[in-house]
Amino acid sequence: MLFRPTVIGLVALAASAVTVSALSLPVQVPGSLDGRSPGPAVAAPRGPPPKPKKCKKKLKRKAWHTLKKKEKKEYIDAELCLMSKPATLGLPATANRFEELQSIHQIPAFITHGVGAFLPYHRLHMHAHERALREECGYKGAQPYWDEPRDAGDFINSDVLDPVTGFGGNGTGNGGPQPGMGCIHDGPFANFSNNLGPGYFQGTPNCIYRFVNDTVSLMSSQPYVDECKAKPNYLKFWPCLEAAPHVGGHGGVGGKMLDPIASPGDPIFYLHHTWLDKLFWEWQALDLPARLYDISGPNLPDPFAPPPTPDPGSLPLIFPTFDKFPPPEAFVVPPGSPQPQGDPGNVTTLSHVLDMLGVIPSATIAEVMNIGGDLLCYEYV
Ligand SMILES: [Cu+2]
Repeated sequence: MLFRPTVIGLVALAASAVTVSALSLPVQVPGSLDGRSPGPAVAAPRGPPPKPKKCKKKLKRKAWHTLKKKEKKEYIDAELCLMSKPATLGLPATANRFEELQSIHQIPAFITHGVGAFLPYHRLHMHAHERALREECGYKGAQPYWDEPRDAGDFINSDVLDPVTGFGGNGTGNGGPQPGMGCIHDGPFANFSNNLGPGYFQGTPNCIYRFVNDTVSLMSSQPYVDECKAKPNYLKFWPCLEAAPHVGGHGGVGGKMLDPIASPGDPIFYLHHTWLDKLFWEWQALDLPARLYDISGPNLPDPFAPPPTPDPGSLPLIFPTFDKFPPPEAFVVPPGSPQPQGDPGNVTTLSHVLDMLGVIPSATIAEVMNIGGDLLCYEYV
């Protein structure tokens, strides 16, 4: 029942907050946290996108299946390096750098899903991961993505789930948080013991478990992508993406990936969300003058919203079955969870703060809207 309430909330909110989007242009680029962006008095550009100041050499983010064997190994070795580096930030229950990156997803999960900040937040999270691989583990490449439409309906035979050159295959047997949840037993991450999850739980070591579902993975197929990319504004685009292709990847791989709170405990998470970021950027690029700084949506998910009206369009939403899912207690939002910061009201704005808990410097949404700007500097090839 985890993704469902999120989607319920999204669709209802999308219907009720259209005026917000209409008000979003012309926008003001708010001040950044560290002085990189123009101050609040500078209007965001209409017309051609701003000329990047510092972004000269863009990292080229490529699809996993296009990488050479050697490149795949370099990426996986760098991920293993993050898993072996001790944690230093004092984030609860984290033992290594990989878990610190997981922690910045687990701790604020309640205010980063089913809300307007969903896509900018995950964009910065992917950047944090890419930066850690490069700056701390000697990785020379860019963060790769999973070209999911290519494998939709057949994740089980994908290059990503390859036991030799990929991330290992499906889970088998038991070992996950519930009976029948299979740990992965092949590939480079078979022996990884994760101190975070399920859900908000911390400090109960668990394996990477998977439960591939190639019915749900169909929601990552091209028709769903096309449906979302046809949406006219962020307020319609983001819920479409979160409800369909987003669920396709999480529910298609299943297990730890299906856990909306602790899912970065499966390294496939980063390939999945980088693909979603690619779709976000492609949608922005279809009309940059209008979309480069288009942001809206609620700051908190609405748990009391009515049942979902199918969106995207006429395509059916396929939800994973949750019969093999961690106990519901794991998903109770802990008291003292972070609250949204930076906006003047309950609507997500460019001043919204994306808190990276010290793993990398936090940033505002304004700073991550342009992937070829001052803070972010990459492209999808
Ligand atoms: Cu997430």
